[in-house]
Amino acid sequence: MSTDTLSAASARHQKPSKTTFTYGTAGFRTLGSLLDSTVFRVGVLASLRSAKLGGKTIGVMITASHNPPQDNGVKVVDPLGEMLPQTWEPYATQLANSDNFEDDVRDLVAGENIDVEQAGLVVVGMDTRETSPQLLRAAVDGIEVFGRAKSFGELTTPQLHYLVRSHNDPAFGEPSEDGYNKKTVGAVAEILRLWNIQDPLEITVDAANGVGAPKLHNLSRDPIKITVVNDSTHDKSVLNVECGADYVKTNQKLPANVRPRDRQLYSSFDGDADRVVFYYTDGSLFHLLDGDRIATLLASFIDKLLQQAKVQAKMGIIQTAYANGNSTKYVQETLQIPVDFTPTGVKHLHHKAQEYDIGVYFEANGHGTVLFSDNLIKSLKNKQPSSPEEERALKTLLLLTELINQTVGDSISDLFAVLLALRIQNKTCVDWGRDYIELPNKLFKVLVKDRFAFKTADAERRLVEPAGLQAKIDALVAAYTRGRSFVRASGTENAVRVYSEAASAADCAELGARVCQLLEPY
Ligand code: G16
Repeated sequence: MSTDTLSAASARHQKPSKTTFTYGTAGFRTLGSLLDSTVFRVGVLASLRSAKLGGKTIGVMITASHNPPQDNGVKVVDPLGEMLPQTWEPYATQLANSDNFEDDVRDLVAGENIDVEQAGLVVVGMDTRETSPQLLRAAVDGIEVFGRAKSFGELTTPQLHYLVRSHNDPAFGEPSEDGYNKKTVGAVAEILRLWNIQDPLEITVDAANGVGAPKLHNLSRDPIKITVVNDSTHDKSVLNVECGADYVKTNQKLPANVRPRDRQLYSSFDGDADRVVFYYTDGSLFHLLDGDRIATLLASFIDKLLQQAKVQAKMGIIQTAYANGNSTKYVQETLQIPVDFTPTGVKHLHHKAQEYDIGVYFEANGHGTVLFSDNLIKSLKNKQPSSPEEERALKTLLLLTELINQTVGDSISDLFAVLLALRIQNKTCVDWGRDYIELPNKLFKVLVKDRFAFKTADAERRLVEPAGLQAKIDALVAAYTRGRSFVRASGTENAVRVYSEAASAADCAELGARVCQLLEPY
């Protein structure tokens, strides 16, 4: 190990005192101005991860996604485009907080039996935040202690995941942003051709003033016609402000600058384009089509294609506690597809989804994707169709495995998959909204002294600490028809989240407000 380089480099990235960093739901997130040392250390960790895996390419993404403009964050991506394994998260947290960084790196190298000479390439991307370029340089500094860095500049988070995977697996696609665009647009064009659809896919997207905006502009070419609003990436103060998927989902209202025509579909991305939600208006009514809806739309579309292709496959839908009670009911009773629950965080949903031939996972906030197992893809490729309809369904399924980002939730590819599912089934946004009627639901953000005091069990549906609080929530919930509420600490913001739902909007709001009141002493 080149300890001289490590100590010289780490001296350039001093850790702020009195700040504790935690690798949470989606890596480290806090004020961007506090993150220089953490990002540098994550760079070191990423190159050690590469060395541990014999030189495989690893990814580092600088983003705080849906968080406000002054925040930033960093996360590590594993070779197949998956999140850093949970066994390594404590290393990240320990290194970020270490006062004896070099010793702790040496211990990690010894403990994991890492040959640092094996460190290979780490690809790096960033979102459009003001602090991102400087943090990207810190990441590169850290990576180059042991390994090699290749910066791709501004990327969406899913594009970075794609790049990591394609560097390790050339069959996945060309390892460039252009390769990502070609794969995506190529699959869309081919599916439209198969179904003899002449009109382009058209929609207006609110890009949250984030990195999704320029990337959508790059993709908007025949047969895709996207109008992008909220695309001011140069004004760093407007990212996610009164726009974007998180704003629309949390407030259940239109973002700024979208002036809708009634009964027409619109969509919003978040700041790093890994979440997408849809909506339409009907007179004064706003109808949100969130991640639960995307899951049911895509699962039922894929199910129809499987039937047409005469292919048997085990499909499951993965949800979190935030899934609307009526969406779960619809999946189980009408679609008759099994549902599993995991804690929040795509890393949890992704792993569960891998247990199926087709695992459809979406958080209600619009973060998710569809995973197709290698075995299923093989059997789709080997199947000899006995009719043109069967052949078209088989080809469409295979093209969906190309279009839908298999590494992580991706606003861009999810957007196109949804538009295709609607177009091919001749389904309007109003039809989609009528698949089931949501229970009224509300999200609250509560500031507490110590969010880490809130510990949950049962896929975050129940609090085990602070002691006694869950019994009080249960007592409140019992008073409302179809009432449900839970409390959990955010893993990306310094707050506790409260969710409520009930048979009526008034009950839902009242239940949520009363649960929030229970948190006042904390
Ligand atoms: C991240 C995670 C999501 C999670 C969201 C909110 O999304 O990737 O899985 O739902 O944070 O998490 P929490 O409630 O723990 O703050 P994003 O889009 O911000 O990367």
